[in-house]
Amino acid sequence: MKVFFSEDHRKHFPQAELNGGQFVTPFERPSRVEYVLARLKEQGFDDIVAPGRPDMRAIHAMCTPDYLEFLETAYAQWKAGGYGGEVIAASFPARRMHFSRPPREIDGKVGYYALSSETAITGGTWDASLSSAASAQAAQAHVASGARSAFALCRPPGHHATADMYGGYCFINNAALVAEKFRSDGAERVAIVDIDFHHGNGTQDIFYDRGDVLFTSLHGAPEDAFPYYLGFEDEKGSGAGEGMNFNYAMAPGTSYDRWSEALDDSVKQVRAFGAEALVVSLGVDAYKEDPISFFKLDSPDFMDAGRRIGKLGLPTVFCMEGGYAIEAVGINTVNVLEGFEGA
Ligand code: Q9C
Ligand code: ZN
Repeated sequence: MKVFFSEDHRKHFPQAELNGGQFVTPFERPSRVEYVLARLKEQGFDDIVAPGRPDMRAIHAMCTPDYLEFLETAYAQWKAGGYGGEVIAASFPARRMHFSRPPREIDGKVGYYALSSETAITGGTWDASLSSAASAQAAQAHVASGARSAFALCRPPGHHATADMYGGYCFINNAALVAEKFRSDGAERVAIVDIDFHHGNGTQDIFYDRGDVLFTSLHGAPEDAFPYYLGFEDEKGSGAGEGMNFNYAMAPGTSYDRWSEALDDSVKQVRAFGAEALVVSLGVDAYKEDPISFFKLDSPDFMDAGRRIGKLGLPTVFCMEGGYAIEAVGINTVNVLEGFEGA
């Protein structure tokens, strides 16, 4: 399996994450990909290439123009506004306030485009996010040209990002870009399986009313886990997308027995849908040692999960999402890919 990866991810390295009332070193840090790269090489995935330039047209087709302009200029605006440190959202439109009047003042604008405040924007965030999207796009192009599968080692991740919001360590929705491109390349139906511990709220939001893209997500139940306000099982899709959204919301302590039943059901839905291409949002934070999650998957379980996904026999692009148990992130991620290839 060919791997697409850009060194430019390093440009996004905030010093701070707001975590339970304290600033800590971000869980989503550059060294995560070093562990994945090392394990890839160890296991013989040595076809690792840098993507070309991002397809900006596709990014503009997915995101609102004001959001992209904000993301590109937020850090400069923050500095020009006289603020120190990194861009951190503090004020949000909440119940009975206006959702469609972005403020001029950058502190207000940041909250308008953020869905949470743990995620800081720095001077390099825009470039890094584009390089991450470029890896996803290059992986898709590789599969579209006939390869069975490809792995986009995306950083920063993408599945929490919507057309007009960032947060949960995500800025541009890489998996959604891949699904859209499969569609415009001619696939009638595309499916997304999101196995990251967190609900893929951004991806769900982008495709919620669409009948051509099926979205399934296995995640910690919103009552107990970020992003808290979306990801319930009764979210089924709307309009043409009615019945095309599947959330598997699971409780603290969920082990592979229960989790793999959800995976089997999601795979069954993908098959019933008649998908011609598959996108996997590959987070490995369902791992038992993950510092910010509460499922109990062990490393071999990820290989079995990859095997179950591989049995679909579909052209597949994997996009890296979360996974914060730093020493195991490489093994767990590559286990999914190996299981897939051995299916
Ligand atoms: N401060 C992904 O896995 N909540 N994003 C952080 C610890 C946000 C996770 C709680 C978690 C976002 C791609
Ligand atoms: Zn996650």
